[in-house]
Parts: sequence; C-alpha cells; structure tokens
Amino acid sequence: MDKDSKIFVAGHHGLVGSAIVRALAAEGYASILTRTHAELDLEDQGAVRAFFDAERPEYVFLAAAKVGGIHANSTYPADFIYKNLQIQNSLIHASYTHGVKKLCFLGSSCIYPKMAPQPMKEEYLLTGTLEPTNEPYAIAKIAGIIMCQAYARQYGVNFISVMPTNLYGPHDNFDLQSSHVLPALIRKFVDAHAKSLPSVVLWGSGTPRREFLYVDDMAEACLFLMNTYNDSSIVNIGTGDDATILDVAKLIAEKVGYTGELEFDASKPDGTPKKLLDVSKIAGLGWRAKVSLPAGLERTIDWYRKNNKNSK
Ligand code: GFB
Repeated sequence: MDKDSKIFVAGHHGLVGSAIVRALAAEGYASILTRTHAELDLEDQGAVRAFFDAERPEYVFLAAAKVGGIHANSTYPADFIYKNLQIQNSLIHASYTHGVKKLCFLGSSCIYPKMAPQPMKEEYLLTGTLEPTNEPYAIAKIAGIIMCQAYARQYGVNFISVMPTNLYGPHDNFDLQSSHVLPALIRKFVDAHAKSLPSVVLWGSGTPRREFLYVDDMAEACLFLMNTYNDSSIVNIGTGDDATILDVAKLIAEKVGYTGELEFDASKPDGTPKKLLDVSKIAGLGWRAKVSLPAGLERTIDWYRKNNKNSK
C-alpha cells in the first residue's frame, strides 16, 4: 500500500476496524475510506456495488462482521450465519469486480475443530467437527476463507485471510449479554469494585483456556501482512500463550483492585476447552505480538473507566 492509496476499512466502528484505522493513520496513510452502517448497509449487495462504483477503493480490510461472545453466538445463530455471509459475499465479490489490488479478510480461531490438537496450526482447518455454540459463525468465516481462495485461484486476485485469536481492547462491546469474556469481566469487576459488591459471577467452570491478543497488535499484524504477504493460504495471529478463564479473572480483579469473592454460574456453557493458535507461520514471516496481557488489560480497564459512565 502507498501512503496515498485509497483504503476501505469495512467495520471501522468495531473493535478491530477502529484499531486498523488508528494504525493506518499513525503510519501516515492519508486516504482512508470509512462508512457507518447508516451510510452503507454492507449486507446490501447493490448498495455495496454502488459504493465501489463511486469510490473505487484500491485496498480493502474486511473487518465488518456480526460478532459476539459465547451466549450471543448460542442465542442468535441465524443472525451470525446470515449477516456474516451477506457482508462478506458483498465485499469479496465487489472487490473482485472492481479490481481491488488486495483484500484482507478477517476470520477467527473458532474456524478450527473443537478438539483440534493444540496449539492449532493453519492446516487443521476443515479436519474435524466444530464447537457447536459457534458453528454458524465459524461456517460463515470458513466460507469467507474458501471464497477468497476460490477467487484467487479462478481470477488471480490477491485476497488474503488472517485468523485472529480472541481479541480485546478499547472500543470493544462491554454489554454483558453479548460481549466476549474479557470486556464482560472488566465491566463486572470495575462495577463490583465501584459498588463494593461482595462477589462477581463467572460463567461456566473457569477451566477453559483462551489466548488473548490486544487489538492494536492485531491491527499492526494486518498492516504487516497487507504489505508483505501475498498468498491465499490462511495466517494465524496470536500471542502463542493461553491461560484459564479463572486465572484471567484473578488478573483482572487484581488490576481493578477488587478483593471480593468469585462465583461460578454452571448453567452457562464453557465452549471449547482450549483455543491456542500456533503462531510459528507469522513469526517466520517476521511479526510477533508486543503487548502483554497485563499491559493490555491495564489499557483496556483505563479506557473502560474513562468511557463508560456506569463505571464511575
Ligand atoms: O469470550 P467468550 O464469550 O467466547 O467466552 P469463546 C470464553 C469463556 O469465558 C467461556 C467464559 O468459557 C465462557 O463461559 N466466561 C466466564 C464468560 N465469564 C464470562 C462472562 O461474563 N461473559 C462471557 N462472554 N464469557 C467465542 C465464539 O467463543 O469466541 C465466537 O463464540 C468467537 O464465535 C470468539 O470465535 C472469539 O471464546 O468461547
């Protein structure tokens, strides 16, 4: 990408899209295109085509998606498959028809089989059964990967796909019903601390293991791959380390200064027992995550405290 290339960041209000816009601006990219949902409905193929006709983006980051935590995925499976398929179909196809030089499609670590060997290598894609709580979302993301590969094979386009592990950071969704675990726990501990509540409830058993990547690292990796990687085979993006949900909860409690009890709600699902990416491919390409989990949590807790009136 040149500094004056026209770069469309789809989903710029979201966790990842907003971080990609910050990273592009920080590196001096001067022609960043964004559209709010009200301005452009990405599920509407005709509207997307008209937008590409008018704006002719040269590069596309496909960071727009219907995302959510384990409860949202289990509760709204139709939305997760339909909306994601629509958004990616519109954008991937329009990128082909309008001669986009390169597209970066964002997948997810949940595309790998539930019981995949750990850490999960890129080649484990489509080798086993998926985790049922997020199967519709994962199937949509797998369709996106295969679509990018099919377009690359048939039309020779340069469409790459990256697979982030669980992400967190500023501008995340902190709604307790629909969020992922980290923003939920930050909100629960900050609120419990502010209100001196005796305990905080964790969903499930606390034993599942997850890997967490700070979103600014993710954005940096996306820019790095956009500028250096030209192959449609997928690339994992993670830290290479994981921890139990209980340990992460204790770390957040410590950072927030909360000293009450932890309780477990066993009626909520655990999901995949362990989800850790093998990051040797991206390490071999020359990129590593920089922000440690304690440092990233501190930044995110600070952001939440400053930006959420309920937590004051
Ligand atoms: O982040 P999370 O919602 O999704 O949950 P997944 C991770 C783990 O944290 C699960 C536990 O074992 C949850 O039961 N957990 C404990 C909590 N307390 C809470 C809480 O208050 N809220 C939430 N949300 N979880 C998602 C997929 O899976 O990960 C998506 O559903 C996507 O498709 C995303 O892949 C990255 O890590 O289990």
